[in-house]
Amino acid sequence: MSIFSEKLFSASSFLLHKTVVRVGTRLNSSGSWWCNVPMGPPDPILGVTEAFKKDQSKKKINLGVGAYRDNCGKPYVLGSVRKAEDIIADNFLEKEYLPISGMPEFCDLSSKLALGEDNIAIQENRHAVVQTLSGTGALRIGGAFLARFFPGCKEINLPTPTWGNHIPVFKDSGLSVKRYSYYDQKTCGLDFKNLLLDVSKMTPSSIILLHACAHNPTGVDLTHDQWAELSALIKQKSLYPFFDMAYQGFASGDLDDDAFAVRYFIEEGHDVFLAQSFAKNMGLYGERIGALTVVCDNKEEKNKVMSQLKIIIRPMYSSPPLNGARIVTTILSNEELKCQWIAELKGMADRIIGIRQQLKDELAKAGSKRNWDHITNQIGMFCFTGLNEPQVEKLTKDFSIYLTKDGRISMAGVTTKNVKYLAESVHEVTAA
Ligand code: PLA
Repeated sequence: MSIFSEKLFSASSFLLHKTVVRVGTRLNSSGSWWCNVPMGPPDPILGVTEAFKKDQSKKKINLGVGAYRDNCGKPYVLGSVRKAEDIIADNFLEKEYLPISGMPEFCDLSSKLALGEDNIAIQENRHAVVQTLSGTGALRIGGAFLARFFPGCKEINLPTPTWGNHIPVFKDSGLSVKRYSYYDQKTCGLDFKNLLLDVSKMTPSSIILLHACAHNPTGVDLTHDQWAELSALIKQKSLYPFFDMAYQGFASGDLDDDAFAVRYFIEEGHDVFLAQSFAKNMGLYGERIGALTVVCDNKEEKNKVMSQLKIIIRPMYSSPPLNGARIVTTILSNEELKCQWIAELKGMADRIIGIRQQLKDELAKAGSKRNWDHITNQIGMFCFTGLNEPQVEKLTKDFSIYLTKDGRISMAGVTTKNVKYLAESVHEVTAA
């Protein structure tokens, strides 16, 4: 055999060999292994970013996912976070596993941030805290714990509307999902009357999910008096409150004001669940850092709850990642950095509050005769514009403005540079 034919032979036997292996490993009796997997739809929120990235228009704006942007439309890394990272680079050298429940200092500092240092449950040391994969992880671990141990009806009541991912998170956790009224489309505000009515009809001893502040997607929150009325009704019905606090500090710019509802409920004697996230208020989106706090009746109960949370976490992902916990811990344990962070957080909240007013003003300048008061009445990351699905589609197709189908826009994506274009485009699609 010439060298040439030898090469040809070995190449073809290689191909032959490859083919045999592919057939042997790829096919079962009915075809390929995965031929029956149905194509799933894109995620209603994160899918918007995927579509945005493909758009070539220079004017395109992404108002889908709630991720803060500076006034140039750029992702923003907080100065306090950068400084914490420098400190970490200088000080922390090892990369050992964290405990199953996460970094103890982080857990301690985050529950104090949410509940307040002088919180009765913290003082009595009856709160179980675990570090989680951001807010979503806290909801998911919380859901799994409730599905295993909640002594009442394993039914969770979610507001209508709510953050889209709440529904699959709790269904996947093994809870059944029910809904309660929250938003009045006519007033673009809270439908408190029907909210109370629905709560009064809930299965006794079931679970109610509450957005602690900056309700997503509506940006409509309860007043202090309304929280008090709701707390009394929840007690009367023996419902179990699960707070989702993904935006502490982002609604008002004040960490304590935004934590009012959670703290009030604990003072009133509710043993709450709390999911916390540092994605938005520290801009640590991709670090996936959050916490789940379970307020218990006493220390013994806390230890038992803690043991079971660890039993849920260990087979799921063993233990949480280090970096985000180190950043948060460094900031919250250093007075100077903490002050800087609080100022930066207020800066983000204020930019959003300011740009709401500008959007409303620009809509009026563009000639819109509609009432846009809800843009400035709503708070937090989002504005629930009231745009319907065809209007949203037109905004995307004709103007390259990307938002979720329900008409929610992330105010964090609006800047002084794009607000006029946004207002004119919104006016165009709503004028008819
Ligand atoms: N809870 C609520 C109410 C949220 O809005 C979000 C994030 C989370 C929990 C979870 O956040 P985390 O896991 O990143 O901490 N909602 C975003 C992002 C900002 C998303 O959909 O994932 C949103 O655009 O609605």
